[in-house]
Amino acid sequence: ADLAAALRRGLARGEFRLVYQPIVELPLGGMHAVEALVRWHPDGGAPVSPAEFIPVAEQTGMIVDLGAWILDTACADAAAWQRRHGTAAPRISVNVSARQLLDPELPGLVGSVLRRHGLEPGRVTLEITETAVFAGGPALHTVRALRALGVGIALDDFGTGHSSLTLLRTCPVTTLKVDKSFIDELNGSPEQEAIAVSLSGIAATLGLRAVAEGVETRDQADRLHVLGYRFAQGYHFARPLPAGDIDAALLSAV
Ligand code: G
Ligand code: G
Ligand code: MN
Ligand code: NA
Repeated sequence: ADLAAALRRGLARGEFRLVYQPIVELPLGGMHAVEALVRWHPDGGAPVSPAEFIPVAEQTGMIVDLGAWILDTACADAAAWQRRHGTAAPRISVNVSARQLLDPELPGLVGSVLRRHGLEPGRVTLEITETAVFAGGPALHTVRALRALGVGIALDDFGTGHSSLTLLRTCPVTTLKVDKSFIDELNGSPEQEAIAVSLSGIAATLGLRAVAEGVETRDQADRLHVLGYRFAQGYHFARPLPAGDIDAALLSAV
């Protein structure tokens, strides 16, 4: 309950920040998109990990207000990059939690944020988890309304849920983010490689993008390219960075 109150206070006081992790195109590593990741720096305290506060924000429903702030801030930054860098600007990917998908006002909110910042829907992808969406449930209804706006829909941590393949029949997905656990042991494990190839194959067959998550080494990146992956994300390419550092990277790329 203490943490919940501190989160609310933190949002009012501007204690949250977004950092952006590049999603790169293989093999050259150009910045295709960035994923927005929230950080909390409580006044006078040590930073708190989202792994700790996002679940609390979900349980208390506070994620609805925090999520609206995240979406607005990420779209404002994306619009600014586009003004400054034109077509070289990265697309933006924003995490949306299970609780947010149960809010019937989410599609309306997304539409108004896009209009406010003059951002084309095709520049924005919302990342959802498999477990957040059950066939036929209200979250699926929301995802369909979001997709109808023209934004992309990415399945985060793909392959770790209980209904990965079933969901692809009913949910209007545009991107599969292949979970780090399938990427970790690529080198030296034929089984692991077979799974990684199958997952990118499913994406290709269905006309979806596949993004390999949690790439930490050069060997993994090289191997993923050979296995047919076009997009990847991870510490090997870049850590999550403040918006200004993304700007600087775009400037030095041209
Ligand atoms: O960035 P980091 O690896 O510390 O994130 C830990 C967890 O918090 C991940 O599961 C990530 O998806 C989640 N997370 C980070 N930023 C956001 C956000 O902006 N919104 C939501 N809903 N989850 C986030
Ligand atoms: O749940 P989601 O996939 O959105 O979580 C993304 C989280 O993964 C972010 O918090 C980010 O900090 C973390 N992350 C990104 N790249 C790497 C990586 O190469 N290794 C590890 N261990 N974590 C990563
Ligand atoms: Mn994500
Ligand atoms: Na992810």
